[in-house]
Amino acid sequence: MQDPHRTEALGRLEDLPQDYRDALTAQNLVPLWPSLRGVLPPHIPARKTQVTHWPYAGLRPLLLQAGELTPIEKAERRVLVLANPGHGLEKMQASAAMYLGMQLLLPGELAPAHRHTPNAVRMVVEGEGAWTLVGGQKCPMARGDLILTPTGLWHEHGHDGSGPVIWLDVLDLPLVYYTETSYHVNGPSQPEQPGNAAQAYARGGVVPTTVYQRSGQRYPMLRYPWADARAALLSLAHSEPGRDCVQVTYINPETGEDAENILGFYALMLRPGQTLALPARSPAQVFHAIEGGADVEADGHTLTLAEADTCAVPGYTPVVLKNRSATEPAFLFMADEAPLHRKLGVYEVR
Ligand code: GTQ
Repeated sequence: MQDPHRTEALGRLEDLPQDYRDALTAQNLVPLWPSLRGVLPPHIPARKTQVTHWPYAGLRPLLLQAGELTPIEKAERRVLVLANPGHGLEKMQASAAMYLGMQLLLPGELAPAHRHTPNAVRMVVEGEGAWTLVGGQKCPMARGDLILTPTGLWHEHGHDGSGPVIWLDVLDLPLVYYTETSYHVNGPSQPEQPGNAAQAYARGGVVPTTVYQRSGQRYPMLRYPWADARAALLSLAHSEPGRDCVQVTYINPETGEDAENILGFYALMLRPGQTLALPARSPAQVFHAIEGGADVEADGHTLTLAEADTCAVPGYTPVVLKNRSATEPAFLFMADEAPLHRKLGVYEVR
């Protein structure tokens, strides 16, 4: 029997007399019921994020052209933003919480020091000789390296090599901007601290003992070399031949928590010829091919993620990844909104 307290079709705005609507507007009031189903849709959220593919072969020449058109002094950060059309390109969002940009630094250039409230990471795509100085730590940038520039830490990028260097920036800028907490401060170049503190954390299974003395740093490890993450994936695949999801999470080695507060970062290996089905989970995700390529199936789309390509997939969407090579493993970098969803208590696997 029909529940007398419920009807699916709620009253519309047009059902209300115009003078009543005008009286509401004049007092900054809005009736909920015409919009209730919009803000609380049945069973699954409305998502603006669309499956979007940014092939590297298409964006690379345009980024190099930006290097000719715009000197670094006029750009500060020479970045082409990977914008999701579902949000509107001008919003510069890859998803609700994620921003993606491809940044170019030419030999001898300096992207000067600043700090800001959004958290960032860099995934190095191409080139040698560049470095990021973050919190006084000089982090050399090599292909596949993940370098953190978390909230509040001074950072600048320089380049002592000979060819162009390109990296993928992943920031939680859309979320921080939405919460009206996004700002930056420019500053002088920070003094470089001697030594390489991160090296102390870069060996699997052991970390500096913190019982007597912690590093005192919220972010003790800022550079995650690709060689180490890659070796971890290969040994995981080798030691667990039956394991489907050969994936590692970039963590803070002192706490075991996600490397940053809002976005999660992972490296995934597809075995030669492997097809991997990932369940629908609430966070939107980003895939970037570090080595090799994969077919990505999501939301009725199949796209071919070639090496150095990047794509975004909305949340609550199952994803199938297929290694395009039958003989070589494929290695993907992934970013998602899982730490944010867990903190908010809305994280779901369906
Ligand atoms: O390199 O500091 O893509 O501040 C956007 C904002 C990169 C950076 C971006 C930034 C940076």
